[in-house]
Amino acid sequence: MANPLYDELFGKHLGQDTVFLQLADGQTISHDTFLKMSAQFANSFKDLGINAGDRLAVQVEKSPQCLAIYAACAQSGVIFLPLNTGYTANEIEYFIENSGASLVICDDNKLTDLAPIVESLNAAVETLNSDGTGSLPTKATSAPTSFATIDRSGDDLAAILYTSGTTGRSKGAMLTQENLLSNARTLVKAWKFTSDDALLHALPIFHTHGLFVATNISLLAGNKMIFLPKYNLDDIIALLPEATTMMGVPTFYTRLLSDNRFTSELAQHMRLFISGSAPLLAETHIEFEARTGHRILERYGMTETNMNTSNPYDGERRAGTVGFALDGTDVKITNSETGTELPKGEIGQIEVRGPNVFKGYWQMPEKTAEELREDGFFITGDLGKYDDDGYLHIVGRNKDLIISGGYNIYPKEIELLLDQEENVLESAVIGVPHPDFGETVVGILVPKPNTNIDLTSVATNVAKSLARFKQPNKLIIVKELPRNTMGKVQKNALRAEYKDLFTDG
Ligand code: MCA
Ligand code: AMP
Repeated sequence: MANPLYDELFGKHLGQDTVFLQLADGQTISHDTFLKMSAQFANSFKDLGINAGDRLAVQVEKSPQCLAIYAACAQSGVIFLPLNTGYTANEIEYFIENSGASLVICDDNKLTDLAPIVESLNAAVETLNSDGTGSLPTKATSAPTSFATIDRSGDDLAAILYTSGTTGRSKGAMLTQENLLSNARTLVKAWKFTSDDALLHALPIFHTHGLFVATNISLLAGNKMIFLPKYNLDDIIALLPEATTMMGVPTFYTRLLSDNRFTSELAQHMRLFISGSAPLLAETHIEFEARTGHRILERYGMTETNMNTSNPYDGERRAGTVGFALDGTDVKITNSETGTELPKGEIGQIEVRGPNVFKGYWQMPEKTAEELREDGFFITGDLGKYDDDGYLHIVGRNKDLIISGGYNIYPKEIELLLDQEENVLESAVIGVPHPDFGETVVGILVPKPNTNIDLTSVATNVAKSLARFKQPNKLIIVKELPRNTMGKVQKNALRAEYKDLFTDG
């Protein structure tokens, strides 16, 4: 019997004293030390009555211990459910309830807010702080450093990642062991990772990009990660000389370009810069090449699918495109109404099929059926076209989504809150261009007849329920919203009107 995810990514490193994590202060953690720590966590889960198939929700700062919890889940067959550290208790409640998580791990400073919610949902709570202290590590210290790996098959769930919906609440994307492994195998090959690499890792580890793409590749290839708590320009510039590769959202690269210390000499030795999660502007791609001589390799993925396409490692990395379908993955462009495949050059919805595509949304068979076809193609909600040379261009979205600094924000969630505010008749939330985050959130409000809206109070109230990154960067009052003849709000018109709010035009 076996456990493919644990065996292939983690277990094979048992007993190896090679460096897995290099921390910001220079301290290193070997593969073996990391695996002993994760085995201790796995033993603690067992003591807490958390077993294979149970869901374990984690909302903690990035740390080696947090990553070891992911490894412990793989080894014990527990389903890992990471949550953005920015979410408020209000937002977390839904995830715990919907997933039926048995254990929630949070920072000590969130315990007062979360404990009553967790208890009311009959789950247990433990803490883990960014410095590695907390009730869980305290329990784990006295646990054995080995754990008998639980048998799992490739079809068993490894993780559930919540991704927001355009209409209703967030949906839990069910990712199997094989979804994660197949993608890691493909990417190691496509991007030529080897144990000689050192990946500069400044992404959060509660999303696909930092958790699966970066970490799973590194575990499979056996390379070290320079593991930073967050993206800090000074740290990146100081540590680039020790790295061979870097992965980031476009903001990582625009911030680097805004700093004169980022020179061609600093980047010269690097093997590869990879960008994803949001569109990399062609001008950033071009400016980056002019400054460093490197062409950023842009790729395209989703929470539900891991990575789908990539520009080539060898061959032309074309600015403004996301390259070709990855090995084993089919990517087609279809007519949104009929679902029929469109010829090269025509714009349509992007559909994806392959071993990387998720199993469906947790306990939402109807939502799953709407987006995942019986023949295995997943309707991404992105709009794209193939050019004459077969490069995929993402030209827009069929879904009402804002991507700010790589974080996805669904306007509907914010509109529902704004509509409840005093004197608000209705609202529309849009994304407008932002020099640092790519896009940022703007809320447009219509007052009820003969009333005034107090914008300060609206902002304060919204802040209580919404993570900081989702809160509107600007609130604007208008007399009415533009509508088409069918009565539908014309967000395109609003986006055009407010496009220069945060840029020079
Ligand atoms: C922080 N803030 C943000 C964001 N991040 N606001 C909007 N959008 C954001 N992304 C808030 C902070 O709370 C703060 O608020 C203020 O903005 C400025 O913070 P700052 O220190 O400048 O921000 P930061 O901490 O440097 O963070 C920016 C960041 C970070 C480095 C771009 O957001 C980040 O690491 N993003 C990566 C997200 C990611 O990994 N996405 C992958 C999703 P205040 O001033 O009020 O305190 S996976 C995915 O999309 C798919 C699968 C894929 O293809 O990869
Ligand atoms: P998420 O739901 O966080 O997995 O985000 C997935 C979405 O991010 C995709 O559906 C795209 O809209 C967007 N995305 C990811 N990579 C890229 C990219 N390279 N260019 C444009 N959009 C991207």
